[in-house]
Amino acid sequence: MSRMAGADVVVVKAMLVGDSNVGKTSLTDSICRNRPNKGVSTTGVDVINFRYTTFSNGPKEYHLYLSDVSGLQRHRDFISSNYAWYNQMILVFDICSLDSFESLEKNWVPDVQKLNSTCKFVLVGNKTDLMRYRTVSKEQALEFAQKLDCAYVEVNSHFIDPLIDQMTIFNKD
Ligand SMILES: Nc1nc2c(ncn2[C@@H]2O[C@H](COP(=O)(O)OP(=O)(O)OP(=O)(O)O)[C@@H](O)[C@H]2O)c(=O)[nH]1
Ligand SMILES: [Mg+2]
Repeated sequence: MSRMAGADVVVVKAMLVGDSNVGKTSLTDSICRNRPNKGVSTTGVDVINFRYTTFSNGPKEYHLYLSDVSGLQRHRDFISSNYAWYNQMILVFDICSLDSFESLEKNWVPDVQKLNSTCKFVLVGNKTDLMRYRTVSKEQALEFAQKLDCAYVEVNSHFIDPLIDQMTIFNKD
């Protein structure tokens, strides 16, 4: 992207967390490459995928450092040692998996809060194209978002605009 003369540059450091299979890598790929991933679980050398992209919104230019992590329990200690660097945590669950939703409150949020007391959250319900298999209601999700004092958005790997909006709204000042 070419840089607009005089544009304000805003740096966003965001990490997507949540259980395995909720779609973190697919969303990250959509944001950074405009093409969803091919269903390969994040593991091995890819425990943390570090990506960079830019986009603009009005007079602001956003430089987005976006990390997508493995949702597998065995990588949790390594992942959590990186939490402090980020200013935004994107909490992803699959709207068809109650376990993945409950795991955010039980596991991911307490882990993050222990090591990064200042980051802001965004709660993301993914896989809205599978609405007929939904097991987590919008009301449940909104109630949790209210507890965390954060926004809740619903997306799928081919429709990510509400998530991008949250990344820019949060960082607009
Ligand atoms: N229908 C549907 N499938 C999706 C969506 N997002 C991801 N998937 C599928 O869900 C599976 C898991 O997606 P990933 O992006 O690999 O999930 P992840 O959260 O990165 O998983 P880990 O790397 O194991 O933590 C893959 O088969 C994806 O194709 C979506 O919005 N809709
Ligand atoms: Mg992944």
